Amino acid sequence: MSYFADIEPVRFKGRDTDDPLAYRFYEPGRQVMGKSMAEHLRIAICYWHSFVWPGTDPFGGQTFERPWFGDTIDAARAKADAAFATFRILGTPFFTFHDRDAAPEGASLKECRANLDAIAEVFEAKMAETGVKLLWGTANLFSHRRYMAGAATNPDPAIFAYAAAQVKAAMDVTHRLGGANYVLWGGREGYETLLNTDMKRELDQMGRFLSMVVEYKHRIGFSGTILIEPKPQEPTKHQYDYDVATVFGLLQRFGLEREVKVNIETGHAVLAGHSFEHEIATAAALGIFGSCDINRNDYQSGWDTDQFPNNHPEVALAIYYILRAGGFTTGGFNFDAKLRRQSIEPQDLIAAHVGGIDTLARGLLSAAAMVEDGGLEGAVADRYAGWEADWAREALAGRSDLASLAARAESAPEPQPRSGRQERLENWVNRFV
Ligand code: XLS
Ligand code: NI
Ligand code: NI
Repeated sequence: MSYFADIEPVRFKGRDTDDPLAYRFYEPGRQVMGKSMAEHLRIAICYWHSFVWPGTDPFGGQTFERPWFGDTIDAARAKADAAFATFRILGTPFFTFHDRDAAPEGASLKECRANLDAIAEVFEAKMAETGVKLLWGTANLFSHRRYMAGAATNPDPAIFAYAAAQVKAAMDVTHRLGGANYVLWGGREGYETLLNTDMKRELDQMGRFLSMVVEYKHRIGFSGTILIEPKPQEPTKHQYDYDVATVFGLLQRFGLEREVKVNIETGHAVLAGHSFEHEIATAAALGIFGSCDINRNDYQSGWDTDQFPNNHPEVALAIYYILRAGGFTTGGFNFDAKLRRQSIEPQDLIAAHVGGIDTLARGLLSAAAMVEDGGLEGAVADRYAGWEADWAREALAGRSDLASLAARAESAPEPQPRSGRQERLENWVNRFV
């Protein structure tokens, strides 16, 4: 593809290289805690930011001039060429897409379906040729004006049915391409104002829709994981899948907590007032950790700015909690990250990914060193060691009550407070980053 004509495949050249298009930390085959870096990180390039987004912002139009832009099937084929050329240059193993990123929207649902199937055929051939795999597929249920009041949570049942048709087609294509997961991000599943909203009804609609997705997954024999991507707001004022804990509550209410996991995005965690590692630890504690959309937000703007991650100590801590949770199974790190709109050269797209991938690789090395040292794990185990006592285990197992515990406490010596040692643990973390 001529667009990237003068860009060579990115190679690992070591920490001290000054080549801006070389990896300094990412060595896909390097063994870390018994697995290769590539297997740990399971990196995916996303279609929408990298090959579809034109560089618009709320005050300005298109800044990118990509030769594959356009609304035709031919343009979609050229876009697929550009995408797979990028995957080859970066040497990354996975990609992700929305139905409408991959193929143009047709004049009818039938035409949409035919367009998507035509591009699925292109993907199938390119995947076979390159070995690149699909981390996940998804349906865009938020851009078109028909979805302005939501998809599953729309007041109009005809839109609910339309969304069902779109998700069915996207799941079929994800299944056909051997996707490892299927994602639902409910960008408009929320409200702009409570004044016109029947929240109970909308939550029930959302639960029913999700149950149908799970039913359909089993009906077609899709073995990937269904993932919900929590986000508190933007584009709507409030979204029902606010954060991981809220999603768990929704799943439990509809009996889906063993069927659906979460795709946690760094920027969304920050918008919800959490840290990325908080969301990962919450999902791990609740048994619903699935995958990650990796990016970073501008800490001042209050928007989901989707910048490429570049803060290795922050990423290291997140990966530490992923490793402690057992690592990814079907999930991976999807670069849901976009260039700044002034970054209009082909090299910018490659360099942005190189920096992000190196940040992940460096974070993985630090996180693995933390796990192998065991200092944090030991400190946490020590902090809870009292719970190993027989009487304490019994209490947790439900074999004591308030009265028996009161009797024990009254005859025991006064409990002695112990230091939380926070600063020492923070200093310990800094030894590894
Ligand atoms: C938007 C979301 C979106 C999902 C996929 O904020 O992150 O990009 O990842 O629909
Ligand atoms: Ni995302
Ligand atoms: Ni996002």
